[in-house]
Amino acid sequence: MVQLLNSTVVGGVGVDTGAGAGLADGNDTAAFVNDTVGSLGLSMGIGNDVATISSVRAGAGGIAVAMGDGDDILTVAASQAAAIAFDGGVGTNDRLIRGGNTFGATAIANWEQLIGS
Ligand SMILES: [Ca+2]
Ligand SMILES: [Ca+2]
Repeated sequence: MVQLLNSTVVGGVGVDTGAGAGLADGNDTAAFVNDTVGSLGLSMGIGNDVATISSVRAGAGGIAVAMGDGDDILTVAASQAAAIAFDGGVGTNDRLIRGGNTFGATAIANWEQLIGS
């Protein structure tokens, strides 16, 4: 479980819950709520992972999420970024739920279910 709540980070925030960080692959949960960051990069690795990004304001570096292998759920709400990339990765039931966001350049790939916009 990774959480970053009510935080301001001038630089970039990078989180890797997968093998890239030397961790065992598993079903991971990450939540970023009410944060202001220069950029946010999140990689969830293998497993059925769940990530939530809510009320996050990202600077010029934008937000990049790679959910990796497994059937994952990413929820993004009420957030702002100049650019975003949301990748569901491998899986047969990756779900992206969105609402109330303001994004510039948008890259959405590898989701079986898209809910909201
Ligand atoms: Ca994982
Ligand atoms: Ca996946």
